[in-house]
Amino acid sequence: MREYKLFINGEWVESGMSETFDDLNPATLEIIGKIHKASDEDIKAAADSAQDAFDSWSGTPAPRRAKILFRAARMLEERKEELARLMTVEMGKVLEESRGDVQEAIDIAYYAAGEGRRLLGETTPSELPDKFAMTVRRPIGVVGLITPWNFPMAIPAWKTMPALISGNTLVLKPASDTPVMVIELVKILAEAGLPKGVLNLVMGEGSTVGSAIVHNKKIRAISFTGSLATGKWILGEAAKDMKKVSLELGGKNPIIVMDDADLNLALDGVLWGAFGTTGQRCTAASRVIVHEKIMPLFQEKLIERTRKLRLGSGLDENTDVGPVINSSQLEKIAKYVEIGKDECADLVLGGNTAKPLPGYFFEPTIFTEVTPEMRIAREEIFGPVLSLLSAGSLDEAIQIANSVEYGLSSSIYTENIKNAFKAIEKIEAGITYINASTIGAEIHLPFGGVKSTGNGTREAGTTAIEEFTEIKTVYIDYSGKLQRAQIDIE
Ligand code: UN1
Repeated sequence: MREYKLFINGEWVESGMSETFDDLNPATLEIIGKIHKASDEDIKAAADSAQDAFDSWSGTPAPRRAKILFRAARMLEERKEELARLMTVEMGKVLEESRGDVQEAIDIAYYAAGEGRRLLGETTPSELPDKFAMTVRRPIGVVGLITPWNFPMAIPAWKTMPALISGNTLVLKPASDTPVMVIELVKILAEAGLPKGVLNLVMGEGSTVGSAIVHNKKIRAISFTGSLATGKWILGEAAKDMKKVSLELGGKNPIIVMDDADLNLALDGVLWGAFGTTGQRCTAASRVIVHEKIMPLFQEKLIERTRKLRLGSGLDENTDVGPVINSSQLEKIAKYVEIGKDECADLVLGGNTAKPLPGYFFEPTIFTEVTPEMRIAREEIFGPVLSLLSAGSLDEAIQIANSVEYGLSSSIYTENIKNAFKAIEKIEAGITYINASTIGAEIHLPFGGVKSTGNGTREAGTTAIEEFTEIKTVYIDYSGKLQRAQIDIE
């Protein structure tokens, strides 16, 4: 059985407490590896080595740091197919989507490397003569990254690449369901020439390893993608040490389908948004708010098309929907189906676990007659369960869209430009798509959400650099005399 070790101070090392956990293929339940579990001492060693590496790495000119990232991007590109296959084996998503996930990592690696020749500050006139004013960006220091299993390579790369180009050193903890993809990413960065200590990798549970990262005094910032409950806990704990925190949490993303929509286009988008990645995206469409005039036709066509989706191994090119990640997610999804039935929503398709293979499968599921108060319309399920709600007007549809505590992605299908602009203006979300589904964000634009989806930060795009840098404001007075701002102004 293959064993995967921790990466601390440039070395692959065994767990300090000699413990491992199993990494399972969610489709077949085969064990794909034994993963070393970090002890408290291991995490301390990881943070210490990141601290030791900080001076040298932050002192390396950013264009030189970029060379390593460019090299890593090329290596990811060369190994794209092999990595995608490994991802499908470890996480379950269908191969085409795994390729997309690796591509997203490649894209952010090139993009972040390019930032090495920007990392822009501002210059602006001073209010006094013979005085120069500007800002420069500084790295934060040692940063802790805690990543989820649903984008096993893309999200770790979204965090790692911008954090590195900004000059930080890192302690990275991948989700316990998908550590191997992150191990591969770290191997590539190490092979690309990252100096020892700059990137340290520790595996294990959130409650132990994640918590030790959050509480380590040398770690000055935390970037986390995962559940709202964990995000709230991190924010509270990190506040005690005044750490900078970026959170990317849940979603209950709506698609509004207006009576003037291109119906087939809307159906394509709903199917892709709701059942792509087996519904396991923060950006998944879990609510469709349909104009009442077209509801009967839309519902009929949606059920007809969803019924045709094939469950199976993500490696099989004929599969549309792969497994869910683990047994507790499977139970959670089944529990929400029961909740929906108890709330008197109408279960019109699916609702059961399935066994095309020994792993964790759940049928694509549709509820109709859902009302905004129901839990299935408000809470994140993170599985292939879609709720259909009806609205009599655009205003009502937007009101329903906004009636949840989350605000990540959103979408409207309409051929009417007024409706489209109203949606852009009024939907409470970090992302709004017009005539496209809720999923598919591109890496050079900001990614994140409002309300309980986050704490106001955005990943990717130029905002990724903001996440991982501090601004220093610099004044250079070359007048040779005391000049007092706000006072010596005439
Ligand atoms: C996530 O589900 O956490 O926009 C990220 C998308 C992907 C990223 C999803 N590019 O769906």
